[in-house]
Amino acid sequence: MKLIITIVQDEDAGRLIGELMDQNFGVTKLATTGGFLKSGNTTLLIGISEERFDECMAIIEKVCKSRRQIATSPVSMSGASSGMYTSYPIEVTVGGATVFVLSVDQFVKF
Ligand code: 2BA
Repeated sequence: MKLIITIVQDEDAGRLIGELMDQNFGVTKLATTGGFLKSGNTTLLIGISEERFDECMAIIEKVCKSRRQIATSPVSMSGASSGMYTSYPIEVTVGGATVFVLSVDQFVKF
């Protein structure tokens, strides 16, 4: 068994969960925050059999789109020790999906 942990944009989360549920995958949704943009994203936990791994990854790849996003990056004005910061806009490409795949030793439901 595998555990897929995937971080996706909020805009894609509803459709991705819908498609996974339609195909009888078990999904848990967590509301998360990206460390860089400090804005909301969605993390899904998906436990699956090895046989259905490729099918699940194909759905994630199909649904999750990459998007350009403007972020405000804080920079130190005169060295980090000064405590004075200014910010400037930068453009980053977010997503489609950041995917971690773990092997599961044991899966039990009580
Ligand atoms: P954030 O940390 O908010 O990052 C959003 C996007 O900002 C990233 O998109 C990337 O394009 C850019 N970015 C991140 N760190 C950067 C940096 N130090 N300098 C310049 N640009 C930077 P993605 O790579 O698609 O990541 C989307 C979200 O996935 C991330 O949101 C974070 O929540 C998660 N993530 C990505 N890589 C991860 C990792 N290695 N471990 C844990 N979570 C990760």
